Parts: sequence; C-alpha cells; structure tokens
Amino acid sequence: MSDATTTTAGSTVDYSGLIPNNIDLNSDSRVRKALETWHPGYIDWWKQMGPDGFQSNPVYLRTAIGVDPDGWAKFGYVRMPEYKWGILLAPQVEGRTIPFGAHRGEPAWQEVPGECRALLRRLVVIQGDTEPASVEQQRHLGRTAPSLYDMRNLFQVNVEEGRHLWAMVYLLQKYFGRDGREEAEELLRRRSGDADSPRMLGAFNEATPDWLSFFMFTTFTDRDGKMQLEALAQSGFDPLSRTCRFMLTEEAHHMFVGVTGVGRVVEATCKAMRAGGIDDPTDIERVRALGVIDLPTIQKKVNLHFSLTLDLFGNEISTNAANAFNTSLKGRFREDKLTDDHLLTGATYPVLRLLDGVIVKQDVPALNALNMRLRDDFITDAAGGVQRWNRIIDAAEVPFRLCLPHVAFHRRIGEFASVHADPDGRLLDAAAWQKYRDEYLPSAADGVFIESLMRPVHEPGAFAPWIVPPKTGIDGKPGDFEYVKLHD
Ligand code: BYC
Repeated sequence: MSDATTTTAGSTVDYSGLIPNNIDLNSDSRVRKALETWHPGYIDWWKQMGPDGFQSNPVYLRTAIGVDPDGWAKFGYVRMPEYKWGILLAPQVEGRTIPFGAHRGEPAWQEVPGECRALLRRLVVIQGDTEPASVEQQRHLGRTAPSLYDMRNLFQVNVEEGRHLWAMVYLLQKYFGRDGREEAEELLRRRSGDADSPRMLGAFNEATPDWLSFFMFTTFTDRDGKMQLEALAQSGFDPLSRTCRFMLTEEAHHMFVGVTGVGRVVEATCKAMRAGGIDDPTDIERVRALGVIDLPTIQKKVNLHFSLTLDLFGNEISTNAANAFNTSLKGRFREDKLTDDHLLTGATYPVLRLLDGVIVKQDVPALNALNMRLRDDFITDAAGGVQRWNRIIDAAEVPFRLCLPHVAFHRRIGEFASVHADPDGRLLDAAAWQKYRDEYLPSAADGVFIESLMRPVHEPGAFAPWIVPPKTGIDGKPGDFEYVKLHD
C-alpha cells in the first residue's frame, strides 16, 4: 500500500506515520503524540485479548484506503498485528446544520459545547467500550472455525472493531483533554466478563462460546451497533457524526456475516433433514445424529441473543435519552429523513409497559421514549434477517418458523427485568420459569452438543458439515481460495 492515497472525495488517507488517518494528524502534534502514547497499550491489548492464535498468519483482509463510498477498501494478505488501524472520518458535509433538538438549524459544532460535555463524553465512552469488548468475547473462536472463509470473516470483524475503538479514542483524546486521556486508558483496562472490571453494558460481558452464537451476535448485537451509530451520526457534534458515518460503512459487513452465517447453518440443517428423510423438525435427537443443529435449538439461540441485545437499548422511559436528544447530541434512526418537527415537544409514543403486573401499551412523552423508538426500529430491521432464514426453511419445505421473542422475554434492563415471561410474552411465576427455561433458552446440554460440532476445518474450500458454503466468495474469490494462510 502506498503511503498516501487520495480518494475521489479529496480526502487523503495518510499511511506514512504510526497512525493512519485522514485528518491531517501531522498538523496536530498534541493529538498525534497522545495517540502515539496510547498506541503501545493498544497493541499489547490486541496481543493479549485479540484473536487467540493466528496472529502471525497472513489473512486476506479488507483495509480502508479512503472514505469515498465507491472503492473505499482494498483487499490483501495482512498479519493482524500489522493491520492499518487508524482514524478515518467521513468527509465533512459543507454547511451541515444540526437536524434535531434545541439547537436544530444551527451550524454543526466543530468543538464540544461546554454545557453538554459530560453527557457527550459518556456516550463516546459507552460506544468505545463495546468495540474491544466484542473482540474479547470472540477471541477463542478462530480455533474452531468451520472454514477458512469463516475464520477470515471473524478476523475482519475483529480488526474493524479495533479500528472503531481507535475512532472513539481519537474523539476522547482530541476533544476531552485529560478526562479523555484517562477514559482512553480505561477502555484498555476493562475486560469483558471480568468480575472486578467488566465492560460497561451487560451483553458485552456474556460469553460467545460457539460459532452459532457468533453469527447471532453479529446479526443482533452488531445491529444494535448500527442503530446506535445511525442515531449518533445525526449528532450536532460534527466529529462524532463523521466518525460514526464511516463506522457504519464497515458495520454493514458484520451484519452480513451474521445473517448469512445463520442462514447457512439453517440451510445445512434443512438439507440434512431432507436427505435423512426426517420430516419433523422437533425430532431433535434424530436431527442431531446427522451432525447438524436442530431448528428448535437455533430458535433458542435467537431468543438468547435477541433478548440480550434488547437490553442494550436501555430503559423504556429514559431522561438520559431525552437529554441527549434535547441537547442535540443523539438523534433518532435516520433523523434527517423524518418529517416531524424534530423537537418532539408535546408528542407521544406508544411503549409496552408493565403496569400493575400486566403488560400494556401506553402513550408516553416521545422524548422520554426515544430508547424504545430506536429499539422498535431495530426490531423492524432485525425481522428482515429472520424472514430471510424462514425463506430458506420454506424452500426446503420443512414445517418450522423462526421468530423473534416478545420484548418482555428474558430481560435484565427495564420494566420487564422484574418479571419472567415466555417467548410469547405471557407472564410466568418463578416456578414455571424454572420449569420451562431450558425450552426457551439454550440449556447446558444444548451447549455441550453445539460444542461437539465445533471442530476446525482448515482445508481451503472445505466446510464443517453443520454449515453450507457461502453463495459467493469475499472479493469475488473462488470457493477454494486460501483466506487464511496457515502454513506460510
Ligand atoms: N447494561 O436512562 P437509561 C456496538 C444503565 S453496540 C448496563 O435507560 P440510557 C457494537 C445506563 O448506562 C452500540 N447498564 O440509559 C455492537 C444508565 O446508567 P447511569 C453501543 C445499562 O443512557 C457489536 C442507567 O442504566 N453504543 O456498537 O438512556 C460489536 C439508566 O438507564 C444498560 C451505544 O450504546 C445495559 N444494557 O440508555 C461491537 C450508544 N442499559 O448513567 C460494537 C451510546 C442502561 O445512570 N449509549 N444502563 O449510571 C447510549 O446511547 C445509552 O447509554 C444506552 C443506555 C442506549 C446504552
């Protein structure tokens, strides 16, 4: 890769220094030094908490070479510790104005507005914390990859989450002075699942024990990432908007990995059932004997990862969310495409609530319900993936449908955290929940079975029997392409 690449958008990515960037870091020696000081800690963290093994193997990775939507990336073999992590902001939109909240119509801010500094820092830190967390959660999966294609996709996701961390750390170091430096250090100190120093949001402390969980995580949890980034991309604070807009370009591939990954697992199951003459998808033992994951267990994984992800949208009624909107820091999903007053004073929004032990829909002030509005947009978006999986099941004429569980099911944040509900939203007492839990969520035995299938497949073009090959290769490569060179 040459030292500098000029995109058609006119934004130059400078690869000559330690920290690739398109923000002319050389002319800002304070921030450059701060980031160069942070760099060794990042590399130590990557080596310690990044993918376990394979660090010295060449991986066919996509690296951003520009921020122009057309042709922004280049593919080539890279050893992961040499990946060009850096800071890339989408081009500044000339004359951009703030699209919502009290500052609507004013020119977007290029500096942090003093009165909302703490709230803005909190949003940046929470966003930043999720990025290394997911790498930590996925660090053991390379060892059981069902193919070199899938292994490469995992590593692609991982290096890009690393870059997203860089993007947030840049904002902290450039705009938040000493507090920002301290927060940047903390981002490298917390660890997913650690009892003393866990990651900030619940779902990022859960295990990702197997590849089906990885595909569910990238389908659902990365989609929360998409929704939150879309909302932050509307921010009146222009540098945050620009970092998030570019992160969204990379995020799309993560959800592709998830949705096609689950689809390929579903297809392998349906094909094996057809070939084995099994008509009843709930005949779990016979389906498992074919070496594939039965559809009811796939449904349990949907239930688990969807419900964990719903928690990431916060409480049903949130003054934090109202403040972030009022102060023009965090908008709604695609705020600039909405046609209301973008202030929401006096507006209401319907929210499912738990009132006197009953689930009811209640109209509440729209400003306080912004977390739920984003969550509803997420559910609509996620339903598209489930539909895709059901089309595969229908095409195989297997009588089964995957579905998203009710929002009250298996919650730890918000109103439904205090009750138990089944996947259809019927409230259960504690005894009934204990009795049926393993029918709704993956049981220990399900985990043991799935783990028994997680055997690495390293032959180029070969795939574990529980997952079918993808329809097309990455970057148009043929089926037997060596995406990760294991013997270099
Ligand atoms: N776990 O007023 P509330 C991604 C806390 S994913 C633990 O409802 P708010 C990615 C909350 O912090 C996207 N605690 O909260 C995906 C608050 O605490 P304080 C990440 C939680 O602020 C895959 C208190 O409860 N980005 O990018 O309205 C791979 C009151 O709650 C949780 C963002 O989330 C929880 N789940 O909503 C890689 C965007 N939920 O302050 C990456 C930035 C709530 O009272 N974050 N709490 O001590 C936000 O916009 C908001 O902070 C949240 C929470 C939506 C997360």
